[in-house]
Amino acid sequence: MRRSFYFCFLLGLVTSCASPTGTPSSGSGAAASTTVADHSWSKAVDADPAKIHARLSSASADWEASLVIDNDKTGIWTVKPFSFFPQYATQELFGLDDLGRCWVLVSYSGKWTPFPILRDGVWLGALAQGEADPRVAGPEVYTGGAAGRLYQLRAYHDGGLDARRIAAFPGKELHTVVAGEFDPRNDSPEVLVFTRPGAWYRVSPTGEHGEWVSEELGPLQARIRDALVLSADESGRSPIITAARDGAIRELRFDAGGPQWSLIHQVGQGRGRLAAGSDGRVVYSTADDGRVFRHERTASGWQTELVYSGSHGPRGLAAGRFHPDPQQECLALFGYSGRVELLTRAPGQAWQTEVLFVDRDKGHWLCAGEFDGRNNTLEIFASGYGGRIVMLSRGAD
Ligand SMILES: [Ca+2]
Ligand SMILES: [Ca+2]
Repeated sequence: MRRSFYFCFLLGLVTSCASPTGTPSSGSGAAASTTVADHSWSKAVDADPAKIHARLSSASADWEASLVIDNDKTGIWTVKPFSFFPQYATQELFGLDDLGRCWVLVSYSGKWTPFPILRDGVWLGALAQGEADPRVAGPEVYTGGAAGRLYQLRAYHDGGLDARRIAAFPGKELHTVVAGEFDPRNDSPEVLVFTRPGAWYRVSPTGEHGEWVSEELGPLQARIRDALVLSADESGRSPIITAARDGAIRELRFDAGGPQWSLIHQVGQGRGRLAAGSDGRVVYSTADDGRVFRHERTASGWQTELVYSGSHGPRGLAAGRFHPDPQQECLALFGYSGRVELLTRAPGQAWQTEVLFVDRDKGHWLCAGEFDGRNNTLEIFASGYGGRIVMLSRGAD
């Protein structure tokens, strides 16, 4: 009760402080009168996820689907869970849309309260949380997109949240960012920004009067479409895994001589999405031709195996515990097929696949997190061209 009260207060603050951001156009009454056949994506007229637990049809007897946000026809390109509000132990969900809005979605008793905290005008796509600003308690969130602007997003302990532009890259699109302690040549942690046309930058909170300093680290031959930060090694710095349009999965580390890139795996198709196992030794990747690969760090280097050959255009990949049996290795996959598929493997067995959900349009991102608190399996979140975020949760075990 106290929590919902606080968010009502917070919502008032946000809507009164922010520029006149549009909320999803709920006023398109004409669309509501269109009769839609009983497809899996249809929803009840009153199924507003801000008011009720808005269930959707699932494709699996073991999984429930429900709506997190319906953004009308505006695509939601990236969805990730972060711990944002310092007051709460639970995570919040972040969604970036085609109008440059960043939605922070707060789960409360099966409902989702949306907070728009940015309107950049054109799509946002890059999204990461990390510790790049020692002046801010706890990790910060960073985002950017087609306008070439990098923002720091913060929530405040005593209420409110905001977005601050900290760097600009005119003529470049921001596709991927990571934040953390990577480069020993730098006196501070940093945000690394990967752009299109291919280049990358180190952005540091070391300018005068609280400003940030951007430094180009060089051109990149191919756009980085996704990046994962693994746990810090004995040096205290974190290796980064990248997926690039040139078909390569690479590991990026810095030493006193600068960035050191090493190839993990190369195919003749673009690489799009990455996911990591919980121990940081296993990384999964997609290729645009539909293949999913598993890369395991061993004493003799990275070993790669093919996990799955699915539909062309995978655009979402998540790893985590999606099965009640902790021995099962689990992956979830989404993409241009519109299907969310679960891949599971028992020790020594072959991978099994199951369709969990069919969205109303092509998928673009997938993530996982613990949100329902009901069981010991993670929830899966899907977003994309369908203009909404859908939560998939395994029924109570
Ligand atoms: Ca900080
Ligand atoms: Ca759960």
